Amino acid sequence: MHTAFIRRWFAGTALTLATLVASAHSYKAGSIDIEHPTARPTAAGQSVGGGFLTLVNKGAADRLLSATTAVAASVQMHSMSMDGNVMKMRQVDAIELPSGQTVELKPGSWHLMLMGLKAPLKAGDTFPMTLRFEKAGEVVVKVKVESPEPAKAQPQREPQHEHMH
Ligand SMILES: [Cu+2]
Repeated sequence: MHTAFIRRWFAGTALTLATLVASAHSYKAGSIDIEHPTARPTAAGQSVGGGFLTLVNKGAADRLLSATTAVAASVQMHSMSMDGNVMKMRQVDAIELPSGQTVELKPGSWHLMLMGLKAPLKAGDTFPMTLRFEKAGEVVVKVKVESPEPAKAQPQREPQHEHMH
């Protein structure tokens, strides 16, 4: 007599677990956890997109050397900092991942720059990207295309600045 209830409870539990697994969306390369790789949706004609993820290094110091994906001609690694009151982006050769530290690639900080997008990135899409670490080697992660949270959304800027997310 409890079967229906139990079945529903199990169905609910399975759904919750699936949701948790999906939203955790993390990968591993050696002792480095790669969490929540995402990219921003892009408008038609926009050739550059931003990529973000969190790197948790639970082992010895390492470095992110490169990222590649079939959806873009190349992927650059950028740092962002204030120069007076102007945000400046700078391309870097590698992103240092100190031992035991978490490095967030996020808007206004380190980030990946997808250069020469072959098609617009649409919210809800996913695409594979290969990350190469100096010690941990290569790992393929699935990048989810997600809109920024509404509260953080910035008004669209003129085209030459839109890659500055
Ligand atoms: Cu950039």
